[in-house]
Amino acid sequence: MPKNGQTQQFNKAAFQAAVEKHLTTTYASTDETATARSWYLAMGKALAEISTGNLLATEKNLAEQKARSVNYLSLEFLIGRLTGNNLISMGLYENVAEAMEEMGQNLTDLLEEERDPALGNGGLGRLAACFMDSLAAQEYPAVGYGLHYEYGLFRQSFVDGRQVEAPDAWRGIEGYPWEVLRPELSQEVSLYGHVEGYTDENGVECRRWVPAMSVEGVAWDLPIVGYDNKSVYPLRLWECRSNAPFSLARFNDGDYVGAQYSALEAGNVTKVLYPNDNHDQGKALRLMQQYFHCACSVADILRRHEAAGNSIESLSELETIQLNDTHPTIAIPELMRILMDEYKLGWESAWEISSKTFAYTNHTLLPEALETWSEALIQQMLPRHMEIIFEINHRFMKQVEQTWPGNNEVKRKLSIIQEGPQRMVRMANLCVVSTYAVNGVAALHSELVKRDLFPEFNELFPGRLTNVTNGVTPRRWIKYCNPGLSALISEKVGNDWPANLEKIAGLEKFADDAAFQKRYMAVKKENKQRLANWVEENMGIELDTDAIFDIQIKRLHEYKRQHLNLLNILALYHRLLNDPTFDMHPRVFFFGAKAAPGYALAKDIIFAINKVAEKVNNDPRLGGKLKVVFIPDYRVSLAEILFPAADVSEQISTAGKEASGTGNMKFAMNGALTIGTMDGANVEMREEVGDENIFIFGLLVDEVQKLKQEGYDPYRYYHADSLLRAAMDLLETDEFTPGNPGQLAAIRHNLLEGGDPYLVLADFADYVKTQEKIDAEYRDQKTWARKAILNTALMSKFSSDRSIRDYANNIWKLEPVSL
Ligand code: T68
Repeated sequence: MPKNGQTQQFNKAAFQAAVEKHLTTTYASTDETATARSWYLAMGKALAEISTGNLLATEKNLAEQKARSVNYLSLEFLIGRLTGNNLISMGLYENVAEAMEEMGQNLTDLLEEERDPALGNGGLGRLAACFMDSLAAQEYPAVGYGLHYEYGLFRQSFVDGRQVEAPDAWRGIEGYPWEVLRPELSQEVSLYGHVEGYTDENGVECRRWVPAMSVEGVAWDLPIVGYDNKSVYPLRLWECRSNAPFSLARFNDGDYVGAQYSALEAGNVTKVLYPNDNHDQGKALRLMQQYFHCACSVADILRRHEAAGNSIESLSELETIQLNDTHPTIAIPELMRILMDEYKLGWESAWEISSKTFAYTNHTLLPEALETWSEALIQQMLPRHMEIIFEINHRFMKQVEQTWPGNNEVKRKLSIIQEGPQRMVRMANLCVVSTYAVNGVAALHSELVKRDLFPEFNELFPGRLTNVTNGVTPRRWIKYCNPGLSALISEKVGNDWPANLEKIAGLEKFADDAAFQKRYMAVKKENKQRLANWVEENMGIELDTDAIFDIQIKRLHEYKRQHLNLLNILALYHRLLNDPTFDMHPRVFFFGAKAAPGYALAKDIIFAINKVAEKVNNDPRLGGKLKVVFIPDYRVSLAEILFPAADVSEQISTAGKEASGTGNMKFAMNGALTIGTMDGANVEMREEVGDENIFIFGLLVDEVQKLKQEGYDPYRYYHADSLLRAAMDLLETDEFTPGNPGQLAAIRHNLLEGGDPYLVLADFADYVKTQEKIDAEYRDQKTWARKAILNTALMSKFSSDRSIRDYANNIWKLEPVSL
């Protein structure tokens, strides 16, 4: 592999001239009037010129070589800031820092001017971003297809402790310097209308869609720069332009067009990212986003395939399409429609191609997150697709009948169409039937997909259901965000670990080396100070970096159990004030989490944590032992400060509910010890680091299921445990909301009368005990350092490079192609 491929092309004087040119001609600034923001924009544009050239070269090379490629379809790519990361991948960080210094600019300051492109909700979107990074780093031919939302995930602030949402105009008024418009790739996307039969020139009976309106899809490419190589792959984001979004000629087609048109007009299709994670909302505009994304992406894949001179019959040999969850499922009937109605293939030939092209990743078992769409809605918006879905189901039901003759129970369960007062299309079932591979995202999760979610499908399609354990990119999540640790690692194992994370295992032999322990802990301390400074500057809270930094950062969701963490905090508060024999090492509990705007209990939990924080942080009786910090507007750029600063990582979901988790991996790589349940990838992390180096607690999946079957009674735990009772009862008082008792009572109510659906009370005692163990172990800094080092050393499995190799070898059958 050519080393530092892009460094060789760097010419400092030319680069500085390009920055100057953009400063004056693109952003109309002079050296005198330029702000830090205009310097950042000009620098970004100058860098994008380099990456765009390499993007076009990569595209050309792959077309010429007729390389097999993966098309990663995702409604979300939570890429985070690109400038610093791309500089590292290009090998230009030092060069550009020097070039900018000569122009009187500090690179670190300029990088802070970039807004986070927050084009995703959480884990699923961030995974897609890590995967693109790993595809490029290993030169597996790939295109990422997503949506160019005008507004990303909402910005969060707190007003009197309550979450307030504001729109996120991530591109600013100037536009984002890294994106390039590709007008030549525009697509027209049809909607509504009806289906008609006709006889073609050969006398064959055919079907065709007569749409009622169309919108335009415009492509923006963001460069995914390969680490230490020359390849640059596109992340292609479609923007909907619907200035005149309907055909006048067909306007009289039916009144329903008029009815739907207002929805479109009110919110242009790609206006805003839906802010729900792990929850299906079923809004028509969301279905329109999904179809718009799929129609543009499938058309672009076919365009590339044909432009390279390939026949449609060879599609599945050269292209594979990975569906990131069911959100892009409508791509399946879309490809079938094009193959049959436009390429005139028969059903069998079309199915042969389509079912060998698509693969699907499942990210959740939560019933409320499994997507269904009303048949009536699909019928109205995409009538030809509905017809095709019926035909897929019809043929599938015949297959089920052969395997389980006369068994209507099993048919009802497996059918793509769910019967009921409103018939619904089950997108996950459609995916399992229509793809060649279905994977879960961690070993435990994939087993549960087979055992609990799709047992009959597993019988019907042996081998189709499989696992690819998630991973995260070590470039962003170690090298870029933790320069101190990176330098230390490089010194011990050489500097090629970011592309070969197996190398960090070389740290294992230094785990007992006192001098190394000291330096490792000194880096941790610096990172804690960096976070403490941020908190002081932005929130006015002073923190002691000798305290244990205990961090839970992830979307707010009952199954993730931020309220279990809160109950432990309340128990500590109670004991500090009431138990003279109780002592604890000072600890700061950090939270970062957005709640979906319509999720009332999640918002109540945020409010409660904020109110507890207000009290605790200012209560002199606690002697500074307990602090609570809720970081507002948690996002990728803050994650980059939080992960390196953690001593303790909170991964405390109810067993069986967190498909994988990926934050758990980022924490451990950066030397935090995990307190976690036997859930998601925690299970595999424990396998890697050993039971002594992770704090596991709580019920196992089978114990959770058994307890629920037997009839779980939260009151049993409440009555039996006086500490739990004390913590719970604090929620009813006005201890944290002076003069307003009961403001936090919704949580208590949900846990008692509400039946505690995520077994918070059942796991409380073991959680508290395990937190005490952490407290004791932290006091022995040498042992702690040893464990932290081993966590860094033993995390190589969780590089997304390994995940991508698993996909490439076991599912996609892809080979790297170097430029
Ligand atoms: C997450 N899912 C899983 N969903 O919860 C997490 N959902 O365990 C896993 O590690 C991660 O995916 C990556 O596999 C999500 O993040 C969403 O964000 C989402 C968005 C829209 C609709 C439904």
